[in-house]
Amino acid sequence: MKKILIANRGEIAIRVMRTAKKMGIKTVAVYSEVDRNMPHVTYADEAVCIGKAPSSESYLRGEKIIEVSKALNVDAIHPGYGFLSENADFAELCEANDIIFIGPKSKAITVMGSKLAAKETVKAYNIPMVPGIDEAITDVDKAKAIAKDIGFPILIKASAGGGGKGMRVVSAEDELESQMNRAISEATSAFGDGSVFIEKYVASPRHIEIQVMADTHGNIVHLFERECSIQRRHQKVVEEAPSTVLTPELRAEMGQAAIDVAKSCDYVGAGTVEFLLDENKNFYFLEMNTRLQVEHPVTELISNVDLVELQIRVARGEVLPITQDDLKIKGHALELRVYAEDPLNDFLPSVGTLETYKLPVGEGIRVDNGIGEGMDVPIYYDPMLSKLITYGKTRMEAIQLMKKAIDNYKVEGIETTLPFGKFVCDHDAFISGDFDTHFVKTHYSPEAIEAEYKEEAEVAAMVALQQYLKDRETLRLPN
Ligand code: MV4
Repeated sequence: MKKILIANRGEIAIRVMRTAKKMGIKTVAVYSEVDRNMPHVTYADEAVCIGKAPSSESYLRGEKIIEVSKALNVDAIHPGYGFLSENADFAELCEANDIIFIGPKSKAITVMGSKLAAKETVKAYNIPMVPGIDEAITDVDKAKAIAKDIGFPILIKASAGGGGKGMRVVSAEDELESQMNRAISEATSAFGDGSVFIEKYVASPRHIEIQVMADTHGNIVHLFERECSIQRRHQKVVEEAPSTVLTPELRAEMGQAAIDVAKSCDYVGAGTVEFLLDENKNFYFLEMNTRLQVEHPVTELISNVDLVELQIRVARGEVLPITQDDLKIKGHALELRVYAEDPLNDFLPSVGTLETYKLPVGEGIRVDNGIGEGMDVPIYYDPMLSKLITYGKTRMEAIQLMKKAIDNYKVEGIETTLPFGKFVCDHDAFISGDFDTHFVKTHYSPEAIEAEYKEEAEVAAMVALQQYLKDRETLRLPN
């Protein structure tokens, strides 16, 4: 593998290229017209414009990307996350053109892209699942019977897609029909597939996911968990590894379950198996993400493994260079997603030019960044600017370092989620580790950040007044 094309943009394109360069592999960037001056373009050995700003006319153009790859003698394509990363047809298209898709086989992507197909596939491996049904349901009376059997509250879920779309909590029988119809119509319009099914609603779960890595020789390891419960409307904001609630026994059990999920679909490459963990520490398989995830750096820091390097090695057909016994957790890592969104204004996208953009540096601080000072945040794509990642010997050390790094991260011109990250790091529930997926809804209000700003402003005013009074004793204005 001498040359890879990165079919992505922003921080993840740069992240992948960093490892490719380290391994002596040439890199090709692709970009849309609005991205021509972006860091991922300048960082690559070669770069090709693949179309206009909208993703559908650039980063989602599989055929065009293949055409560029062939013209430039590209051996493999890394899809990053989002865009074409979980597109089974694109994985197949690569294969048909003798280009390595750095990811699983298309069949695994297809199976895990459907929650119902995923349940069916993992069944033979005794993976714990939330009580419920494992087939699509359309008949309301049948749904009522099942719901009564399971016991309310229940959750209606769409089989396709993700992000909580087509998901409805039903707390009593008389709401079932209307909520079911809503879920079906939401799923139909969002995914073109109205299949829904029913599960028991787990009221206060934590979202724990396990990183797995599989080679083409049947070896699979897990690289422990990531705690991703701090999310807002299904958008993760803060992630960490390890989780404060897993015991070594539970970790080993969940790790093995994740490995079995990977086995069930002949998985190859980096994947993530998502679980819900309830208050009694029962875990349930939710779904598998068949890509490298945004939050992969926290796993890299605690396991001292370069996940992109492993992806590339496995894609080249190499045997995994590590076994489960080689893997140990060391230290604690936190990640804050820095979005161009205003936490004081319902997290609305904040557009504009980055007048000032200075990244924090220092031991234990990693910033996976995709933009630079003077640049505009394009409105066409996900508004994540960077990921601020900290690593410490202990969780408290990582939290303190995160707060320091947030203070040293200088952004002017647009609003970001940096102050929100500070809010999380200062919150007792987060510090104690006692939180679930409802953390933001339960604890966050813009006033919390405004109060902090006010406090800072008052301190600043006090300091200024002190100085003024001191100066007045020694300084005299000319008469
Ligand atoms: C659930 C659940 C409670 N009970 N399933 C949300 C996205 C989708 N991938 C799965 N999700 C959930 N499934 C049952 N049976 C609660 C959620 C959920 C959630 C899960 C992970 C992270 C954040 C979440 C936020 C709200 C709801």
